[in-house]
Amino acid sequence: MGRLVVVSNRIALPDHSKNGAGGLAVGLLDALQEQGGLWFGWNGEIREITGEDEPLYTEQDKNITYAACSLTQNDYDLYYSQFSNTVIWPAFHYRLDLVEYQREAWEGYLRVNQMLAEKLYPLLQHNDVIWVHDYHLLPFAAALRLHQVKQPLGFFLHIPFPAPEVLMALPDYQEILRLMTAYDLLGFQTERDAQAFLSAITQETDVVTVEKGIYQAYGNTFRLHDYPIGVDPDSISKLAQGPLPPKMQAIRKELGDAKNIIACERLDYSKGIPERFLAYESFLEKYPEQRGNIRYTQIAPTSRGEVQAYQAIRHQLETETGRINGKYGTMSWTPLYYLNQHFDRRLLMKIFRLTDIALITPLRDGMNLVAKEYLAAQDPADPGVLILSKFAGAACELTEALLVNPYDRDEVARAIYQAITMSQSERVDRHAKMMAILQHQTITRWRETFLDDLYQILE
Ligand code: GDG
Repeated sequence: MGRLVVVSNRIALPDHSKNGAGGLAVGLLDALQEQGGLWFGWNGEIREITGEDEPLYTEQDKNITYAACSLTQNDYDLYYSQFSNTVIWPAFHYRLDLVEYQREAWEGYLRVNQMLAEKLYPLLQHNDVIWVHDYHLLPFAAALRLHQVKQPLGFFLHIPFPAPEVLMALPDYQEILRLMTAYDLLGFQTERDAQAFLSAITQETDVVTVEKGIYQAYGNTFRLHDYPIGVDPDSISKLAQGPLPPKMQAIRKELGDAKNIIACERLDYSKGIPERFLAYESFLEKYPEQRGNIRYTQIAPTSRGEVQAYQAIRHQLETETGRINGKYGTMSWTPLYYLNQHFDRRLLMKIFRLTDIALITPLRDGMNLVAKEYLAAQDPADPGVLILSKFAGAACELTEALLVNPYDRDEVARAIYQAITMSQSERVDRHAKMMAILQHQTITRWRETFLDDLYQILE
């Protein structure tokens, strides 16, 4: 078997502690480690001088080579901030109202994909297989094919693929679809996403079904499949059960006897945090006898802080927290804690274990790993309850969660009430059924099934 080459927008340079890294980075590193390989991408740095061709930064760590490049300010603005995060991200999460389309950004996006392909091309070996990740790199395969690259090229989309009507709002959607078919294998989080892609392409051009899951369009042959991403439940459980550091003892005391709701995600409008605050308010209104007995902690570290829509949501949450606490709080009770901070992963998993309810209500989400991590962190004999948006990819698998429509405040409020009054036996039963799914569809199985399919293309 040849080398594995992983390409992602951001590259995680060797982290010798490994403890701080999230599940996805560890999962990909394990694959690279096993097979030997190359990880290529942007190092997160912005270079001052434009027009100069900077050499790649490379680093060897055991049998993994890391190759990273920086971006110029202009490339960063057009390719990353604008087209990736102000066009594709909102559109693919059904937020067309937040799309700020500019042709210049589309051109920059294509140009940076070509520039990255030019930098990777000389590093490739003839028997490599290449696995490209996420929405920043939709045209990357097509850019590599310009260099006559014949190696198998796989792509995994971590975010949802929208319904055709939504996709068609993007002026370049036909070109996006065509460019994506240059991959040999297109992987999506759920069958719903894979179907949305197929139906969009079928509306645009003649698609020939070679056999189930293999298609031809625009002169390209490609495979299409869903590969729901998972977690490593055993390592999460270990982190969650580990000895409590002194800081944690204090947190445990602070959580007190109240029923504790936890939510944690990057501060992103797709995660439905303001809608969730209002649903929590609706709960406090509908069930006034519960006031004083419940506490909701929202952890939301800042992300993409330079994009305007992210600054707006941050202000909105600060205002809403003040308003809700001002309206319902008492001298001895604060109903809502909003922490705009990044938490250490080990600490986070322990907090998950100590809390009674996870309230995870994205408006749209490719998968949502936090939902899976919360379940894996629980004590199976006395687990917490997961309330989950039906619009998260995870809802396709985690049907024993309390599934809600995140736009329906009353429904979310009722689910919170159902969660705090749920019997222990029902909690144990629901948790066990969902854990069986998590134990089966792990992060290891996710990458192995994807790579098995990708390597098959070589045969
Ligand atoms: C994209 C897709 C898809 C969050 N806050 C902290 C922290 N986190 C960690 C979580 C989890 C990860 O970040 C977030 O993963 P999600 O899946 O929930 O969401 P996205 O970041 O939007 O990821 C998503 C995913 O890709 C994988 O394919 O599931 O749908 O949008 O691991 O625990 N980690 C630490 N401190 C924090 O404060 N340490």
